[in-house]
Amino acid sequence: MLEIEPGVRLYRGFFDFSRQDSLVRDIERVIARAPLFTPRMPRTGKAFSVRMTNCGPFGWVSDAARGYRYEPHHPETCEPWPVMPRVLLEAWEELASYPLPPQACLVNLYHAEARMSLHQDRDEKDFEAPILSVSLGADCRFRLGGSKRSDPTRTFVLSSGDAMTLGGPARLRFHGVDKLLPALSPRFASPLLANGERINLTLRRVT
Ligand code: MD3
Ligand code: FE
Repeated sequence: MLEIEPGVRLYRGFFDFSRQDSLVRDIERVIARAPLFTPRMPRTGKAFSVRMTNCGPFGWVSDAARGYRYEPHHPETCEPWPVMPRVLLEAWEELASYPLPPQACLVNLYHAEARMSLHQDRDEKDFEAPILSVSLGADCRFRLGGSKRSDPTRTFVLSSGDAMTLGGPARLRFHGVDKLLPALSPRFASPLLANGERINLTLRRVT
C-alpha cells in the first residue's frame, strides 16, 4: 500500500488479472440490467463525456432539472439497481475500515477521449466513511487537489486492477481524470473495453 497523501491510499494491482476479468464480466451483467446512461449537468444540461450506471441499494444520477443526487431506481428503466458484485463487497471489507457495507457503487465508463473535470464528492450525507475506487481497463492520469478548488494539484497514474481508498482528511479533496492513456491496458475479452476504454467503480456510503 502506498499512502500518497494522508487519507489517500493506493493499492497497486490489488486485483490480479483473473479477478479483474471476472469483475469486468460482473459489470457487463450490471449493465445488462441497468443500462448505461449519460448524466447531465445541473441547470445547463451539458452532457458528461463519461457514461454511468450503478449497483447496490442507491445510485448516483444527475440531470438538468434535479441535479446531482442518489436514487434507489434507474432514471430510465425505473427499476431498482442490481446487487453489488460480491468481490466488491469483499474488497470494501478488506480496505475500507468501516463497520457498515457500501450503499452505492457508481460505474463510470470512459471512452478513450472522455475525462472528468476537477470536482468534490459531496452528495453523500456520510463523510465519515471512505470512498473505495477500483480501476479497470485503460490507464488514466488522475489529478488530486486540495480542499479548495484553487489549491495546488498533483497527478499520478491509475491502472487496471488498482484500488484506492479516500478517507479522513482526503474525503473532500478536489479530484478528476485528465485523460486516458492509450494502449496500456491488459487485454480483456469484454466489448466494454475493446477500444481503449476505462471503467472506474466507486463504492460509497450514502446516508
Ligand atoms: C479523491 N471518479 O465518480 S475515482 C467520481 O476515476 C470520480 O472515475 C473518478 O471522481 C474516476 O466521483 C475518480 C477516485 C476518487 C474518488 C473519490 C475521491 C478519488 C477521490 C474523493 C476524494 C478525493
Ligand atoms: Fe469524484
